Amino acid sequence: MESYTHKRIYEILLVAKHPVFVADERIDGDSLGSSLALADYLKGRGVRVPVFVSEPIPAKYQFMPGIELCTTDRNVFSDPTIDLVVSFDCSDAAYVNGLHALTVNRPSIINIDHHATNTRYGNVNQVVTDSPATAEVVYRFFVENKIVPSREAATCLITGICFDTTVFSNSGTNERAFAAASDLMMGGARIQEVIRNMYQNRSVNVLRVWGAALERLNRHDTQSVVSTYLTRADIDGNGVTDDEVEGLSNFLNLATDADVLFVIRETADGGAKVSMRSTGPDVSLIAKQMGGGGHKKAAGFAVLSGSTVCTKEGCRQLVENALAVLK
Ligand SMILES: [Mn+2]
Repeated sequence: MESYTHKRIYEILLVAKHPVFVADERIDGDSLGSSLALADYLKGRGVRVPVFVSEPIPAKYQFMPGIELCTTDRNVFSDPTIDLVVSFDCSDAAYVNGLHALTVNRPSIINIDHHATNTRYGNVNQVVTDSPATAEVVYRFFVENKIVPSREAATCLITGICFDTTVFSNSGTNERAFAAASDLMMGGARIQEVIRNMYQNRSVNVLRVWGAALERLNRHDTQSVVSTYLTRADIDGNGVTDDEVEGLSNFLNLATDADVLFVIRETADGGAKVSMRSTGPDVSLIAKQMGGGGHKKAAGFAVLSGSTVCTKEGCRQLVENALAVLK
C-alpha cells in the first residue's frame, strides 16, 4: 500500500500545474525538510511551488536549500489556479482544512505524514507511522518513483531525519532512518552543515535558560517520571526567543533515564506548552486527551491561559493529571 500510494502521489503531482505545499503549523526541521525536498524536485520540472508556513522561519533553518520558497502569505490559497494542496508532517486536520477552505476550487489534498494521531483527512493519505520522519516518507517517495534527489533535496531530507531522531539518538530512530540517511549522504546530503546549524550554535543565554530548567528538575515518586518548567521571566529575562529554547526536551530525553519526561514552558499569552518524551508509555494518548498531538514517544499539548502550571505545585499537579490518562 505504501508503495502504491507513492506512485499515486507521483501521478497526481505530474499533472498539477499550481500546487501549494503546507508545512506543519509548528515549523520544524522535518516539516520544512520534507516539503522543501519535494518542492526542489518540482522546481527541477519547471513548477515553482510556494510552501506555506504559519510564521516567519526561525534563523536556524535559514541554511536550508530552497527556504526562499516559504511564505507566510495566506493569499497563496486564494489564487483560483491552485489545483492541489499537499500537507507535510501535519497531523492536525483542522489546520489544513482551515487553509484549504481559503481555496477557490477546493482542490484535492495529499496528506504526507508519520504521526500516530493523524486522522487521514486527505483525499490521498500517505501516513506511515513507523517512519522516523515525514522526510523519510518523502525519501521513499523518491526511491519508489526512481527519482534521484538533487544534493539540495537530499540535504533537506536529511535535515528532517536528523531533526526528528535528534541526530539518530532518540527512540524514534530505527533502521529506516539509517538506511535513508546513508543513501542520502552518498547522494551528497550535507549532514555536517545540518548538525552545525541546528545544534552547535546555542547561545550562552539559551543555555542559561536551560540551566533554570535543570535546577527545577523534579522526580515524581509514583513512577519514573521527571518534570520541569520554564516561566516567561526565564525566557524574556534572558532575551531569548521561544524557538531558541526548543530542544530542551530532546536534550533532557538524551540525558536522563526517566520513563516519561515533561517540559512545561509558559507562553507569551499566559498559557503553557507541554512537551512529553517517553521510553515506555504511549504519551500520544495523553496529548490526544488534552487536545494536542504527536507520536507514541514524543508528543505535546497546550494549556490555556489562566491555569498556573509554571510553578512547582502547578507543574506537579499537571503531571499527575496527565499520568491519570494512562491509567
Ligand atoms: Mn515529523
